[in-house]
Amino acid sequence: MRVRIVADSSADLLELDGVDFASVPLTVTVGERDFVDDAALDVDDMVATLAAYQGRTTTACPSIEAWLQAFDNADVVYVVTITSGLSGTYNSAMTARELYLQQKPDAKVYVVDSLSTGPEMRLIVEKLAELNNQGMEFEDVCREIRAYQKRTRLFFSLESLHNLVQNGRVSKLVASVVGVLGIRIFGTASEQGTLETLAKCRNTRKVISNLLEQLKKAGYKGGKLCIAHVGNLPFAEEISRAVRETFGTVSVAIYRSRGLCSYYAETGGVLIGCECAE
Ligand code: X90
Repeated sequence: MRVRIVADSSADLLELDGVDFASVPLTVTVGERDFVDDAALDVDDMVATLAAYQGRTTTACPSIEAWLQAFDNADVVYVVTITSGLSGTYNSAMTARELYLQQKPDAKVYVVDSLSTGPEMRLIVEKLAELNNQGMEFEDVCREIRAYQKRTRLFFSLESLHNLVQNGRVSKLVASVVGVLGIRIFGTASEQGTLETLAKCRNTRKVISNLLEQLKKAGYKGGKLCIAHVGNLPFAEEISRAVRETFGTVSVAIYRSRGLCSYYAETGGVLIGCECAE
């Protein structure tokens, strides 16, 4: 019995150690050019192309065929998608699941709507791998991962909402703070999987104090932390130091966002996923 874990590319994972894993890319379109968010994508090139481009840019979720291909005839497939509140990715994965089960009625496919993206998706994917590697049965894994999702959170700091606004992914209310120079939006993924603003911050110090406060409120006690950044390693490290000092956090992963998250979080953006206490 072959088990596979599949996530869309907003999880920023291209491979996963010791796990049969596949990433299914979303696509960023800039004029005539499609940037497919796979292992071959040059993120710096995409970011530079975007910066130089004046016109409208868009993104697209994976096709049903792309999901089916990634399921790769496995007997058990765990799928993790970006929030259904902002993307058609979850729907396309669910349609793929139906078709897959028609062709392969004995297979089992569970699609997790992360109601989030980036580092929180990564935590979910890693937890799925851990549960499966323990030899846990399908139904138990599904139940455990639902429980796990209740104690993972996503926070973010964004320097620009331009691409989110252009693509209608934030409400007018959130968008109204856009364009104030030097202001960072500190926010979280809401329970509905949409963008929720928590504070407008004038500098990174303010972001960090808001983050520490929110982590306490969320019942964070030093669990796993993942920080994805768009060309902003110093800030990611500053966040890591502050969280470590405050909570004694041991496991911190810092890495660069891949294509989809780099497009929406934009240059300077940082996404923080964390595991709160049980
Ligand atoms: O084309 C598509 O289907 C993709 C649309 C994705 C839209 C949102 C991506 C957000 C990326 C930005 C900051 C974090 C917001 C989290 C809210 C759940 C990252």
